[in-house]
Amino acid sequence: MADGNGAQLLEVVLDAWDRNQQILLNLLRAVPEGGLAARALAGSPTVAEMFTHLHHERMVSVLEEAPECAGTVPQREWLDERDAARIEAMLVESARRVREAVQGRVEAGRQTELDYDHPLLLLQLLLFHDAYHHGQIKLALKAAGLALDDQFAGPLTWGVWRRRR
Ligand code: NI
Repeated sequence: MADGNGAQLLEVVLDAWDRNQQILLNLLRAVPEGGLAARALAGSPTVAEMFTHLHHERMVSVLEEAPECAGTVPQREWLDERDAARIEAMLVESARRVREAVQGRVEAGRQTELDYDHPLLLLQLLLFHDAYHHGQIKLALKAAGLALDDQFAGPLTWGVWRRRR
């Protein structure tokens, strides 16, 4: 168990971000055949659109808050990308940029550019945002008759949070 110095606490928070990312990729990889097209309700975004929205939000946030770590923000926010490998590549890039942005700002003792009282809050907001849509994605799959079994999904989500290194 780590003590409470700042560098160690930053590591814990960045580890939480990495776990959150692992959980999101686990969900993406668990989407059954045809599941990227699922919607919770008529007019709701597809599962694919929700995943690309998460990527877009992360990329815009880095551009606005720590532009030194920014990449190319996608032109479309809710892209209906049906190639899971391409979605995964997007999410890997944006997770890395968020991580670098927050770590860089904290270590430099620099504030974010637009919002937030502390750079860690940017990471916390994005973690919350990912989790918010995680639930929506599972609901959309359920509505389409493609529900993930709890026995299967539990270890891919809650198990990742609880695991001790
Ligand atoms: Ni959203």
